[in-house]
Amino acid sequence: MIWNPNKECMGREQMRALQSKRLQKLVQYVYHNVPFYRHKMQAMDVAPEDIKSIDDIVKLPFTTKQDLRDNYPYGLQAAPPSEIVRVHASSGTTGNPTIVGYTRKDLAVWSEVMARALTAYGVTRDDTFSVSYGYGLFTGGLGAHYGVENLGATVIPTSTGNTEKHIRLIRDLKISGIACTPSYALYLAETLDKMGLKKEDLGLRVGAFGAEPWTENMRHEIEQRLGIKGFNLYGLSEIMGPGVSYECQEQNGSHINEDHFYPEIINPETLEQLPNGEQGELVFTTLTKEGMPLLRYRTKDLCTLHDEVCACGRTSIKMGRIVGRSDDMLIIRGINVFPSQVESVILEMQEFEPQYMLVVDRVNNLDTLQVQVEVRREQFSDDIGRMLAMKKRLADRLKSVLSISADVRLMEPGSIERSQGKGKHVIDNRQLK
Ligand code: DLL
Repeated sequence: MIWNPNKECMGREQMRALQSKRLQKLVQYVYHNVPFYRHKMQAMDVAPEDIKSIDDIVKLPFTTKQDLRDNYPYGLQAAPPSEIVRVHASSGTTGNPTIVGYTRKDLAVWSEVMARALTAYGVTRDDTFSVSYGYGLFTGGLGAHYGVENLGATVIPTSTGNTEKHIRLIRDLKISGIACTPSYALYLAETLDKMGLKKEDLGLRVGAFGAEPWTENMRHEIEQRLGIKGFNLYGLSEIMGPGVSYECQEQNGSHINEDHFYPEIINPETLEQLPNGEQGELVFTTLTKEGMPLLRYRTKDLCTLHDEVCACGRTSIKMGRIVGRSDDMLIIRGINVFPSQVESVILEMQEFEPQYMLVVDRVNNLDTLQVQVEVRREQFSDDIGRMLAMKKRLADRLKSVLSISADVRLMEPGSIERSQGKGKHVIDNRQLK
């Protein structure tokens, strides 16, 4: 089944014409409504009239997360505040989060693209679907939620946490589909074992997995242990949230909703566009967004684009799996974490040296984060009460900045290995099998 064959199976030339038209309109819109883009384009000597087709996109400026931070909170918003009906946020590198406002039309587009994804996974109105991405500022929960409702299936907004209760709900409510991170799907499988239940006791048959990198081996394991077919779901808050691209039954690359999000692959060093098939950094232009439209947003995600015809009948371009990042962002339990956020917390507190290490691991399919930090010599003591209080202060502060708990290890001064060149602040022991 295909949710919107008009768009998902559009001829390539027709799609290019649509993208060209939408890009022209978008450039006019941001030029007149977002001073940031007007100034950037003026500095590059580009006028909206210079953009005549989608190929002219290379004349336009890039946008980065740093630009969003510098224009915090609403500087890049194009629609007037009265048109904004919802706001989400994602973590920034340090300090300010990235704020994204949506108009009513943006939300309609979002639930459209999510309905396309779910339909491609084989979800229908007869399914009962549990959304186990976090609800809140994170786009996963509400993004998937409205897609399920738009499709007409029954949504169970389980959100995250309380896994045993969730498993009982899956059994008792005959939940057939689930949206969650792939690592949470593995944790579900493990909890199922612990509860003495079998996959046959549940009627799960389909999963929408994303928000973090995963591999074919993880897919295989999840599919085996839960008795389902698992599909990739990709997206990012700045562009929309989940639903930017999605896998079909071929499970071989994710179709990009390119009538709304125009993809490019660039060389992250030279910023030049690369041909399809070559690996580089993924860049998106939001062709139809009203709230916070973005020109050439650098996702920092590394992957390839493929334009071979897909057996499913969809004609949209596909992206391969995310194979890495061109920055140092970590995704821990689905939450984006930048080492610089930890650094800024440590630097804020008098008790610590600016020497720290993040140790990331996966224990029982759940990501763990340990933060090792050196205590200043004059603060270091064998007064256990004092040290515990110091540890708790740091743990609380980290929790409020990162939105996840870290296991804090206070280290003796001088004990963290110094590096000769660029400071190394992350040890990632997770094996993405
Ligand atoms: O993670 C949106 C989302 C929610 C996508 C639920 C899918 C499902 P952010 O928090 O802004 O948004 O994080 C975006 O997460 O740039 C990628 O690095 C990573 N990411 C998202 N989906 C995938 C995926 C949401 N399927 C960042 N595979 C992106 C690999 C993914 N990485």
